[in-house]
Amino acid sequence: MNRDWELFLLPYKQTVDELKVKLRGLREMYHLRKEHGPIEFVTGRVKPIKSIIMKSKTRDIPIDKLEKDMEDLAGVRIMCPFVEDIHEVVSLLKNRNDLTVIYEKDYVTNKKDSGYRSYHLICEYPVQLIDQVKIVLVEVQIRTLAMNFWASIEHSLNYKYQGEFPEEINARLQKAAESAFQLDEEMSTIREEIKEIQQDFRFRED
Ligand code: 0O2
Repeated sequence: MNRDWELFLLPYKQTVDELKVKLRGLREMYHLRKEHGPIEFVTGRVKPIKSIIMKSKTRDIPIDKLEKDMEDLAGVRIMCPFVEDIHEVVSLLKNRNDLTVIYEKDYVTNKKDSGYRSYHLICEYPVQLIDQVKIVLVEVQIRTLAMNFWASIEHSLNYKYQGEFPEEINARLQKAAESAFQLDEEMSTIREEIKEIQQDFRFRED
């Protein structure tokens, strides 16, 4: 990696690494308290340079404005078992004092035309560097396992078709998005029972 890019992206890498540790810690706390945890797993990434350059061209963002105008250079993704958990995680994050939510995009209630569902929080996060604290933007995406399954497949196909899906694939993706939505609805209705089973398993694991 070019050293200038490496230096520029370092605070973002630090942000992603720190948030992954903190959020995974939360998951562990629920587990130890034998409570239903709203976090199933957490992933994160720094946007690859190729994608940064591509997005800066398509969105007309000058390279010297990336820090302010490209909100997802640092990205963290939180997967939840149930739709209700998404709202719990959103409120957990809004109440933390180590990050500030700037604004949110609710693609759970208002799905995108593609069929994409997820809850996005754009946050400011202070990273301690050698001699200063830098406030960086980080995009936190919160979604159910079903939403994540759909988004991962669609993302891979998007890579192949560059957003120009053949009609048939587009129709199938829309149908799959609807099925994922129904799966989440169905799971929500049996949420209490699933939570009890999860608790049972946890007790037996001890
Ligand atoms: P990657 O590869 O995930 O880094 P906007 O100007 O608000 O319309 P913006 O700024 O891209 O658009 O924000 P938006 O729409 O909230 O999307 C940001 C990220 O959400 C995307 O990052 C994806 O990760 C995810 N996302 C949004 N729409 C879709 C979708 O239709 N399908 C899938 N699979 N993911 C989506 P990037 O930069 O696209 O890519």
